Amino acid sequence: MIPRNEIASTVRDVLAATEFIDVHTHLFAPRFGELGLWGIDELLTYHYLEAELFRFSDIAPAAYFHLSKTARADLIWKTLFVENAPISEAARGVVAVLSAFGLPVAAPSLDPIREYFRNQNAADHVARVFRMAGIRTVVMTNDPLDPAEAPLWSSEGAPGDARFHAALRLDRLLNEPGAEETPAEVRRFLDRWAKRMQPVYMAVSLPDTFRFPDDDVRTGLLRSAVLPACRDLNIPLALMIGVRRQVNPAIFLAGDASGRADLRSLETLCREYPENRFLVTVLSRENQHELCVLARKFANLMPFGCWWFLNNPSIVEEITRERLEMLGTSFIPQHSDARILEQLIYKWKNTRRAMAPILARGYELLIDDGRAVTRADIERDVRKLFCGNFERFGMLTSTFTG
Ligand code: RAT
Ligand code: ZN
Repeated sequence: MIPRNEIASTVRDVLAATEFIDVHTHLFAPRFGELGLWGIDELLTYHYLEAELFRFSDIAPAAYFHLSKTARADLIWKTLFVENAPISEAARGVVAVLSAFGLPVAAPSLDPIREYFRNQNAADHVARVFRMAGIRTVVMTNDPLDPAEAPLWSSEGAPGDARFHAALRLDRLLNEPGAEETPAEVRRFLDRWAKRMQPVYMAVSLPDTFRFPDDDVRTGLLRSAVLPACRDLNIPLALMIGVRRQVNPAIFLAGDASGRADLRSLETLCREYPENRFLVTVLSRENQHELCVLARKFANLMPFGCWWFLNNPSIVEEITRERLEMLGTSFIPQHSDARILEQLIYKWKNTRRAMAPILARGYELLIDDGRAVTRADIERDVRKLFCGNFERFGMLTSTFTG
C-alpha cells in the first residue's frame, strides 16, 4: 500500500521503468536504409517545424523548398532556435533531444551537432535511442503503393527485426482508388501484402467528411475487401479520422489541417461489423468526448493516441483525463507519430511527463474514496495502457499479465 503523498513519485518511477510499445510511427527498421530518417538535419526539417518557420521568416515556401536539406536546416535553426526562444512543443523537442545527447542547444553553428550524428553507427544508434526513449517496439507505417518502399519488401519478407512491426497503410488504396480495381482484386492485393508484411493492423487516415456507408468507392472497398481481410487475418483496422489534406499545398506535408468529423459513421462500422476491431484516433479536439462515449458502447473500438495537432501538453491532459474518467485504463493513451528516430526521445519524455500527474490524480482520488493503491496496481495499469491494451486488441503474443 502506497501512502497518498508517495503516489506521484511512484507513478513517475513506474512510468520511467516501463518500456512502451509505440503503436504508430513513420519510422523504418534499419534494413529499409535511407527510408529511415535520423540526425539533426532531419530533426530540424520536420514538417511541424517547417510550418512554424513560415510564421517567423519572410522566406516564401517555394524559395525554402528550393534549398538543399542542409540549408533548410540551417535556416530553421537560425530562425526558430537562435533568433527566437524555441518554446513551441515541436521546437522544444529538438532542444530535449540535443540535451539528451549532451550536445549544444543554442550555438549559432550546427557543425558540432552534425559531426556527432555523422559519427554514429546506425545499428547502435537505433538501439541507444530506443533505450533512451524507454521504447520496446514501434509500429511503422508501410504503404505497399509507395514506389520507394514497395521494392524493399521481398516476396517472402516480414521485417526480421522484432523492434519494428509493420502496419499496412491503405491511404492511397482507399482515398485515391483507381477506378479499374475491383474489390476482388483489392482483396487479393491485401492478402498478398499482408503475407509479406505480417502487419499488426491495417490503417487509413480519413477526412473530416468521411461517411460510412456512402455512395463511393471507399465504402465498396471497405465492405468487400478491407473489412473481410482484417477479419480473416484477425487484425484490427486503424481509422485515423479528421485530416483535411493539403489546405495549403505550397508547404507540402506541413499543409494539412484538421476538421470535426461525424462519428456516426464510426458507430455504424462498429455496430455492423462486430467481428472487426477498430483502433481509432480522431484529429479534432471536438470529437474526443464522442469517441469516449462510443468506446463505452462498442468493445470492438479502441481509442488510441492524441494525434498530431493534439500532441501538446494542454490538450493531452484534457483528453487523457477524459478518457481515464470514462474508460478507466481500457484505452491506449499515446503514440509518437515520430518520423525521425530521435524524436522518440522527446515525444515519449513528454508523454511520461504529462501522464504522471494525470494517473497520480486518479489514484489519489481512489485513496480518498477508500481504496488502497499498491505499486503492483500501478505497474499493471501502466503496462496495460502502454503495452497490454494494444497487444490484447491486436491479438499479439502477450506480455500482458494484468
Ligand atoms: O503527424 C504527422 O506526421 C502527420 O503528417 C501524418 O503522418 C499523420 O500522422 C498520418 O499518419 O497521416
Ligand atoms: Zn502518422
